[in-house]
Parts: sequence; structure tokens; C-alpha cells
Amino acid sequence: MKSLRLSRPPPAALFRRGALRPASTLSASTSTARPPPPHQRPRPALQQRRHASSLSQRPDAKYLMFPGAVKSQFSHELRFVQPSAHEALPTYRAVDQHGVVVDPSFAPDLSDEEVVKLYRDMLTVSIMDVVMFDAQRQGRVSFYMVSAGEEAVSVATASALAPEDVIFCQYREQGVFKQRGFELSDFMNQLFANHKDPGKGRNMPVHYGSRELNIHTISSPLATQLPQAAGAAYALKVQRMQDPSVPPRVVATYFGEGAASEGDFHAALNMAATRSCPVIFICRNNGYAISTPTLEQYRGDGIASRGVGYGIDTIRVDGNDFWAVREVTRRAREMALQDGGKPVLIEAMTYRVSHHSTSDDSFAYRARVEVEDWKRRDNPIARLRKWMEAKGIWDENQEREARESIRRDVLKAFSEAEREKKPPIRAMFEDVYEELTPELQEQMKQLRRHLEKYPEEYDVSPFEGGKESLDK
Ligand SMILES: Cc1ncc(C[n+]2csc(CCOP(=O)(O)OP(=O)(O)O)c2C)c(N)n1
Ligand SMILES: [Mg+2]
Repeated sequence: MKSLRLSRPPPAALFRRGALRPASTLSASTSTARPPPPHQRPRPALQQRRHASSLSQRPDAKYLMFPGAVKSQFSHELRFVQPSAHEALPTYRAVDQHGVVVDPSFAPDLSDEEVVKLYRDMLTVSIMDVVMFDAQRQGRVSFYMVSAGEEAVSVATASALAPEDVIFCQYREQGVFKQRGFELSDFMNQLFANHKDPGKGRNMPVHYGSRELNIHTISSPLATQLPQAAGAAYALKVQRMQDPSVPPRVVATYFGEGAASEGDFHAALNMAATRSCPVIFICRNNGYAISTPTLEQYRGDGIASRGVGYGIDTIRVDGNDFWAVREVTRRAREMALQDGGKPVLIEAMTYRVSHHSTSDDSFAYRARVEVEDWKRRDNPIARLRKWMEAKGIWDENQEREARESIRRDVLKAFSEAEREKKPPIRAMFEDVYEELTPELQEQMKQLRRHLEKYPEEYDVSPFEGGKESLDK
């Protein structure tokens, strides 16, 4: 068995044997005499030094000083820790579901116009969701995912970040894109996979991305965005270490409580904690991972307790409370930039009001009454609206006008994007290699012959350049 050396040898002992001379003596002696055989050679001074990670245990200490259990008190009581004996971590709220302020220290840090802008962002997402869900049912787009009930998590968190901060989303955060300035036409071009989509129609709908807005493109495999975010945050940290004049930035990454069961989640948290990366992990805990309810997903105290387990500053927040979500994200950003950088975890408690996606019927696994109860009891848009109405900055008329004009804008962007041509068929062979490989060229010719042979089966007219794009 390997033995752990916990105590530091007295400094004098280090120099008693010839092998442990100070570095200056070593360099003087090596210049003239023949070097001794390897096993007798002095070990470099560096190896004699203790590493910053090592800890020493005093003989009669009351605390254990093992690496990995720093300052754990010795106990003669044989007692297992029972999670059920611990209170659940609290959920921070600034405003309750009636729009009433409950945190006496809370003071809005936005102008009335700014609040209204963010409220309109939430409304826009919710109206676009309804239109696109119906459009999928009509067969006009292949797939869609709504974020009904979760609009505050994305809009309020994004509003507390700087535009330069780098974002990695899961897929249900269209509010992040909207808040950052993604236009309705940008959403629609991606959803319709037309030639204006920067991804050239190669991704499934809702896999948005924007280089200009510093949002990485969404990818389907769950939780892959998390280690990527930790790595990106590490890169930002190193960049600033090399050039302190670079403005400080954080990375924010979003994920569902279901995605937190992936190994990548754990790898990301541990990497971010040990490397002190300025990354904010934002969990949308909406009660379901497709058909798996949280009660079957995990047994611990949600996702927040895992942040604590990894040594990460963590908070749980009412995800339907716009102001609470904004406030915790604002603080999290400050903390993430302290002391050269560190990770922070936010668990936002909310509820997935709609089906997982257009491919899902959630009433196969949950009761309608459960959803109806949630809708009646709480909704982030209704809650902020109540707060705005109580403040006298919003009323019934403004609400009606806002809804009508947003719906008009959504439908306009919808029909414009639907009319646009699709990217050239050739585009599906491009952009992996700088030049098409001989194999790809051959495949392209095969496709060309196939389309020629079965003209009745393939309508290529929506694609820019038709089948001729394959000839170039
Ligand atoms: C690695 C991987 N496994 C499974 C899936 C299929 N899948 C897509 S979404 C999803 C549920 C994710 O739930 P959650 O993270 O809670 O997010 P929510 O949909 O509730 O927003 C699953 C299992 C996937 N995309 N990737
Ligand atoms: Mg979920």
C-alpha cells in the first residue's frame, strides 16, 4: 500500500545528506567533477520542495487534515449523514406570485422603459412559441420546442449579463437570444432552414447560434455545452492573465435538471471548480426531462446541492420571479469575476407548462389538472405584469396593443422566411473540408444522377440553383 506523507521533515534534515544540498552548491559541484551514476545523483531542489497541495497533520489535532477532507473534526460518534435530516436549500424570491415585493432590500435597478423592453421580450417568445407550435402541427416546419412558463429564466438571466459574455444554451432558451438582439427573422430563417440561415439548413429547427451575439450554436446531445462552457471560461481567464487590459468576461451556460444527470455535467462542474473558471451554470429545473419527472431523475436536494458538493457558490431561485432571477444573475456575475475568477451555480425552479417538443404528448405521462393548476397558480409573464401594473407603468390597453403588434411582427417574419429559397443542395457537401474530397465529389455526382432519374419523387425547385448546384 502507498503511504501518504503528511508531515514536513525539519528543514535541517533536508540538507544533511549530500543529495539535498541547496541549488547553489549543486551547480558549483557539477561543473568540474565527473557526474555520479544516476542513482547517486542529487535530486533537483524542486523535488524536495513540498507542493502547495500537501497538508500537514499535527500529532494531537482535533481535525483531520487529509487532502480532500480539510479541517474535518474527529468524532467518536458513528453516524451516517442522512440527507433527509437536512433542510432543503432555500429558494430566493424578490416578488411573490401576486407581483408583491417580498424582499425588503429589493430595489429595481432598471428604468421603466428597460423593464417594459424585457417584458416585451418575454411576451415575444411566448407568442412566437404559440405560432410556431401551430405551424408545426400544420406541417409547415418539421419540429419546434416552446419555453412556456420558463420565459423569465432566460430573459432575466441574459439581461444581467454583459453583451460580451459568452453563452452556451441547451435548447429551451429562446429568451436569451431575444434579449441579446436576435431578430424574429433570425429565428424564422433558422426554423425554415432557408438560405439566410447561417447554418445553411443543416441543423434541426431551434438550433440557433449567433457569432455576433456571442452565443454558441445549440447542439442536441445533452450537457455537451457544459464542459465546453467551463473550457471557454478557462480560456477567458488565461487570456486575461496574459493581457490584463482585456475587459473581464464570464461564460454563462444553461441546462435542464435532466441534463444534469449526464457525466458531462459533473466533469464541467469539477473542472470549473478546480481551475477557478469564471462560468455561471444556470439550471432550469422545470420538473421534467421529457417524460421523466424530477422525482425519478434524482434523490438529492435538486441540482443546487451538487454545486455545493463541488465547492461552488450556489443559489436556488424562484425561476418564475423575473426580478429574483435577474438579481441573482447580476450577483453571480460579480462573484464569477472575483479573485481572478470562479464558477457559480444558479438553480432556477420553474415548470415546463407545455409538451417537451412537438414530438411529445405530455398528457401520456402527466395529468392535465397538474398543468392547469400550475398555469393558474403561477406564470413569470403574469407575475411581472402584475408588478408593472402595481407600479403604474402598464395597463390592459398596453397589454392588448403589445400582444397584437408582436403577433403581427411574428407572422410577418414567418411568411417572409417561409417564402425564401432553401440553401443550394450542394451546401450539404461543403464546409467540412476546405475543398471537396474525391469521395464527396463522387457522392455529389451520384446524388445528381439520382435526382435526374426520379424527378417525380424530388421537388428541388425550393433549393437555390436547383439540382444544377451539384454540377459546379
Ligand atoms: C446525450 C443525450 N441523451 C438523450 C437525449 C434525448 N433528450 C433530449 S431532451 C431530453 C430531456 C432533457 O431534459 P432537461 O435537461 O430537464 O431539459 P428540458 O427539456 O426539461 O428543458 C432528452 C432525454 C439527448 N438529446 N442527448
Ligand atoms: Mg427539465
